[in-house]
Amino acid sequence: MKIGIVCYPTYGGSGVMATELGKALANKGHQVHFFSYAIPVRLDMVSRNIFFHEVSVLAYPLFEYPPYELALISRLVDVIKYEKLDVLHVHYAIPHAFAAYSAKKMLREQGIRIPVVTTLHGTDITLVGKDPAYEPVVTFSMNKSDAVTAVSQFLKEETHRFFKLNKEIKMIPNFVDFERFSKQPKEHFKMAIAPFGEKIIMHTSNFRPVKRIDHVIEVFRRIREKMPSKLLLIGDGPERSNAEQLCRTLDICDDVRFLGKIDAVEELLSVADLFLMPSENESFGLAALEAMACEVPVVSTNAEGIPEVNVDGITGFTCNVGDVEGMAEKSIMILSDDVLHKKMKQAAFKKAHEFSLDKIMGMYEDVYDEVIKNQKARLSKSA
Ligand code: GMT
Repeated sequence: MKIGIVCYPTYGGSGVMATELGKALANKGHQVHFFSYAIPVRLDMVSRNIFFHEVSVLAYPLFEYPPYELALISRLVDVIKYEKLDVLHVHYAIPHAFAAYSAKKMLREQGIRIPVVTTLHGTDITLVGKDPAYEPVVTFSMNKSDAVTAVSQFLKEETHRFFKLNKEIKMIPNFVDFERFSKQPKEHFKMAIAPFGEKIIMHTSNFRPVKRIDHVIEVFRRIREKMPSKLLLIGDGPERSNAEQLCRTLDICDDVRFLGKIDAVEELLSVADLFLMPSENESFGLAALEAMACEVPVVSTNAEGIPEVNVDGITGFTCNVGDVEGMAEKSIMILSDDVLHKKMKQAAFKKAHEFSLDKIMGMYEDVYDEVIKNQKARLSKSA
């Protein structure tokens, strides 16, 4: 099958997940065409089945906001037509679902048909999509998509609750590739980061306000008061400077490392003792799942879809958003009890297997088959 994938290239869950899906589909023999304004962060392999089409946006003094969607639509129309793609899968509704619809309409005028699958990831619904500035277009685009999927049960229900849809959303959870994410023997890393056997606490994100990096640091400060420990912060984003400032104010800089946008997250996760995710909004929590695959228990909030991944009392603990004391208390509980820690590591690993790539990729292939079949049926009916 020839599949087009539209995604954001940045260090964030929707781009990561779209790219990992595309790579897996290509490994299975499908031809995959990625569309984005830069090479997606995880597109780190060469394959005869993978193609990348950069969407370049022309700057012009008149444009305070260069029209990225128009450039994307033009690229889609061009490539879909000449590469004869079978299906177009867009990740993150804004603006990708509307761009896909527009490309589909333009192609139809030329006698070319392509079904569109839209995958909702989180803030495209929960924060941005609900805003009156975007809601009408988001609703319209979802209704015009041939299939809509959501990455968690929470997100599916929230979308149905808020938007007037003409179709049932299919829930296809995010996944983890165990070939990449598994505990690796990286003892030398542990020695370098925590030479005196300090506990290693980790957090990965795009450092947006919803991730509550301040709470990561506040929780860590409380852990550090009770036991020698180090905090590794991976990723970057708008809250980075505030986070650095907070570490200075709390005088904990010696034990906090800002490592930036590291690609080989799995290598660091392999030496971590605990993963923190104090997010305010999180439709799924892919970073927590990747930690769990590397046998790292998680202390998180119970926001939105997180409890579908991190099960309270089993794979770690969940607390209310903002409950820094509670998250610190639970973290200390895990880190100071070897038996509990081992039990939670094993449970986290086991739970992560519910989301293995092999299981989930087939669900997307089924959706592609279905929309292609439905399109053929509609065509033969109208012939
Ligand atoms: O919605 C976002 O903030 C962006 C998006 C991303 O690209 O990072 O994150 C969402 O999609 C991820 C992959 O499906 C989920 O794991 C994240 O939970 C979700 N983020 C939020 O809902 C805040």
